[in-house]
Amino acid sequence: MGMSVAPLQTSLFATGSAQVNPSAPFSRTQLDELCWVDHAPLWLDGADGLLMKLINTLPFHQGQRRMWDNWVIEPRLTSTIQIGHPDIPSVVAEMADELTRHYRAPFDQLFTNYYRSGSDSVAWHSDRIGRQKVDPMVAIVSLGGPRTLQLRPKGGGQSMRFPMASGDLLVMGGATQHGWEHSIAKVAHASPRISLTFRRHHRRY
Ligand SMILES: O=C(O)CCC(=O)C(=O)O
Repeated sequence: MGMSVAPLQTSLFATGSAQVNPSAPFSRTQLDELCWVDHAPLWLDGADGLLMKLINTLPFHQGQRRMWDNWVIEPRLTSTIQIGHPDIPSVVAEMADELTRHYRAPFDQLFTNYYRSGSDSVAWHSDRIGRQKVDPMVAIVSLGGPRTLQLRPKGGGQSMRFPMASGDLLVMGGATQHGWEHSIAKVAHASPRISLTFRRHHRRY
């Protein structure tokens, strides 16, 4: 069912037009022999202004997610609106193009997640695309309040933490969706955050 969300006060965040900063440095963390995470801090300028625009214009809803054998109500809002839709600012297509250029692989599918406060979260999971496709890359652009992406090996072992600030890009690659799970934990206090997640569109046959 649809859910309305109060607009943010513009004074909470710096505004300014959003644009990709192609010279932002990337650093790669090898999770294991086959799996890696790239982090490019401040890859997007003007991320807070884009956050407000998207909160106020996108049709977010509260969905259900299949977690192993169960369907659960997600403690966050999501939107499946795609690149090219009139409500999606053109900078989102520029992000997809820049990711495609950098990784020499298409990033043409968008999923948008909205964490309204620290009570919103996503539980441990790996992306379903990982069960269908070999070594899919998943790129996450973080807008707004800082949150931490955690990753842990599926077979058990120590988790790793990747703090994401507004404008940061984080890319999971190699066999990460096969061998690792990720989550965003609830926290006591957090400002609103949107994650724009880009993948290669997977066609079902
Ligand atoms: O919001 C994030 O950074 C993580 C998103 C995520 O885990 C997902 O949508 O699968």
